[in-house]
Amino acid sequence: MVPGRTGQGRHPAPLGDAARDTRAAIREQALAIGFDAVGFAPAATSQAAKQGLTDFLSQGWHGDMGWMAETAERRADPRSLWPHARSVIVLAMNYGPAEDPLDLLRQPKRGNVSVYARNRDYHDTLKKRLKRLARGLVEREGCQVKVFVDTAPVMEKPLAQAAGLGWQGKHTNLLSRELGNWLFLGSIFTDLELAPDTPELDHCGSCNACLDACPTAAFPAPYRLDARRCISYLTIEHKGHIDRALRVALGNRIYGCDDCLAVCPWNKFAQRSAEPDFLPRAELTAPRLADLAALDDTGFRHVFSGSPIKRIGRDRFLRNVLIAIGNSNAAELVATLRPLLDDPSPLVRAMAVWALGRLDTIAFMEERNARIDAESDPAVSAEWSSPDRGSAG
Ligand code: B12
Repeated sequence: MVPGRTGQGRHPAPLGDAARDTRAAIREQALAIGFDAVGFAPAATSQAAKQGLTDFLSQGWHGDMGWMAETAERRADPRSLWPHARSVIVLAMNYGPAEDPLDLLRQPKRGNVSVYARNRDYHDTLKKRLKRLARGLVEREGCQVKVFVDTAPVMEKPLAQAAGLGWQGKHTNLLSRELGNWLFLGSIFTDLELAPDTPELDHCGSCNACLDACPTAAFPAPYRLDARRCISYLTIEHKGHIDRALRVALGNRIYGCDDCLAVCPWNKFAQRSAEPDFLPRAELTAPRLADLAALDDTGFRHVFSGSPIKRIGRDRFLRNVLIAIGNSNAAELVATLRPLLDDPSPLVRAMAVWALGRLDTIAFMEERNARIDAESDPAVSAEWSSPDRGSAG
């Protein structure tokens, strides 16, 4: 927690004494529980945010996150999700890193895990605290509540902006003048009428640093993200093979991506998080690619127990690790690839083949001759048939 931080809108609307007491009590308890910012918004989504969601989905930018299209109606309107909702209490937790996360991009034999996933799953941390806060509110006010962090169809960023916590930058994430870009969001819907805070204004100005920093050119325009090109989507949400044209740009990013957040000038106000759940664990921050490539399912579950990485499963994770190995330019990693050429998962086999082709042409030809006729998966066969040579990125 950041002492003294209120996170409230700068000009809260005038209130009666009872309502002021309720808001003040919520804020006080939220900060005591360990949230770093809190604000209040009406249970409604702005027309602009609704339109933004409609545009995003109609362009197909959600890729294979089919759940976004399926839940669009509820996502676009808090009252469609829960008709009793009158107000939304929006909470944020700071996960600011101690060092520039982009430094790890210069260690090609190690994987770069994005800052948000270097320790415990933030959903668990936030949810526990939201529930504590909600319990206190119900006890004091006798109201109804629903608690959300990410997993329900809620547009958390527009609600956070409406609650004065920050603004959606050109990279589409919420940032604040007090804490920069490293904020997790959660919300409590309630049937209480709570006076809203003043929405935060956009402070991006003419800066385009985040747009320019994106390794895969995932921003078709400021404030718009084509998730299908975003490394976070490709390494976490996308279940299939990663398009060959995008693999080199992944570099050693094996889980998520921080580039657009990390280059933002507003990070000069960011603060290092002291929250134990978010302090980086060495083995989850820059693990050796060779160690990761050796993980079987049991080993994967053991190493990533309690971490958000566990959610994508061993095969998808190894797909990412193998792309990083293919980008490493490190000939000594060839030995780690050989056993994976026969892995039961085609996702893994295909990327082992791709990585081998990038690191060692002679070994590739030898292994290819021994395997290509027996390969039954079309995607793996295609990797054997047309190797992607050239120097690793
Ligand atoms: C789907 C999703 C993703 C997808 C899509 C991201 C996206 N930008 O939509 C993927 C997998 C790519 C992703 C990646 C990440 N995510 Co994510 N993700 C979500 C999720 C579940 C839904 C977001 C959503 O509704 N997207 C739909 C689009 C349409 O909404 P939008 O981004 O708000 O888009 C708006 C703008 O486009 C705007 N707009 C359109 N045109 C214009 C024009 C102008 C002029 C303006 C001003 C605005 C504007 O309108 C839209 C609606 O508001 C939320 C949790 C939640 N329930 O909200 C977490 C969430 C957004 N993710 C989060 C995080 C931390 C990340 C990563 C940083 C993780 C990482 N390090 O890899 C990256 C960041 C990538 C990025 N630049 O966005 C946090 C962000 C916290 C914050 N401070 O904002 C959230 C809120 C989870 C949480 N509870 O903390 N994520």
